[in-house]
Amino acid sequence: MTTTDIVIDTNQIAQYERDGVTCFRNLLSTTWVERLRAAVDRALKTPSPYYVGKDDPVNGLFMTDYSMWRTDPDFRDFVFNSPLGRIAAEFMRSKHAYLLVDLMLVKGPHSAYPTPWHTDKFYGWYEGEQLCSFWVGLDETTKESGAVEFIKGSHHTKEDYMPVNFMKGSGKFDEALDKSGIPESALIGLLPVPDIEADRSKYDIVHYHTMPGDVVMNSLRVLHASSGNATDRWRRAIAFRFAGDDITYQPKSFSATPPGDPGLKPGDPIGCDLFPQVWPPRA
Ligand SMILES: O=C(O)CCC(=O)C(=O)O
Repeated sequence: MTTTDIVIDTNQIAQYERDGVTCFRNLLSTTWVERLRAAVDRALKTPSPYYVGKDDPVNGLFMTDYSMWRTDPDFRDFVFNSPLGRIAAEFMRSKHAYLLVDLMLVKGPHSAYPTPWHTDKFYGWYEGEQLCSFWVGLDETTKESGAVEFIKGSHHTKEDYMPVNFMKGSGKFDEALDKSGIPESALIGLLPVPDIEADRSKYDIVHYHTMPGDVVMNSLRVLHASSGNATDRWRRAIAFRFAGDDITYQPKSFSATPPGDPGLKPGDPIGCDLFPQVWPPRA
């Protein structure tokens, strides 16, 4: 499906606004899926400076890497020419959509590593509310293989949660993120994420069994997590994060390492070479 073919369903926008999450079935062509699979396999062989991972014979593989679009032509083409930019703008009710980052999250077969409960809002270099992410899974994904679970409606909370380090104990994790419990985050009013696993019945938790081509979209404020991968299959995914018109540049000492120098001052509108406008396409 190309950008111009997509029919925007206003009922789905309403559902996304209510739940903070929605799933687009069969949004991506087989060609996109195959190109992204090849791009992920390439990226796994050539980790960037932002690569973080755990990989051992007992517990398997869990890795993340980001900003592949700046070096890999297929990631780049996907960012600018897939349907995601237009959907991001329409669902955020923004005139423009800017790419914040692409984040690869791969769990190998029998990976014992869960992704902890968190929201995405405070990992990045931005401030504002028009923020969304697309989870593009490249393999059939079930709850057992690590489908992302979301707490429906949790994005409506007025509470802001501290970032959580996904890779604690990996021996190689982002030092800045690991300081997320530091006084600064408390000073700006960030709370620790509640212990959701202690009583899951208190929450309205949803996940989607996805096939390659399906895409899950979430608000950066919605609480989400995933289990390890208990299956023989790979669980390869890429999250693409987008910002809308109300987003300004705002680095924090505990943000993840920015993938370059945006040349912006705190408070500047986010659009720049590092956080490019994807929708509408620039001439
Ligand atoms: O893929 C996962 O396990 C989690 C994805 C996620 O947390 C995210 O995109 O923010």
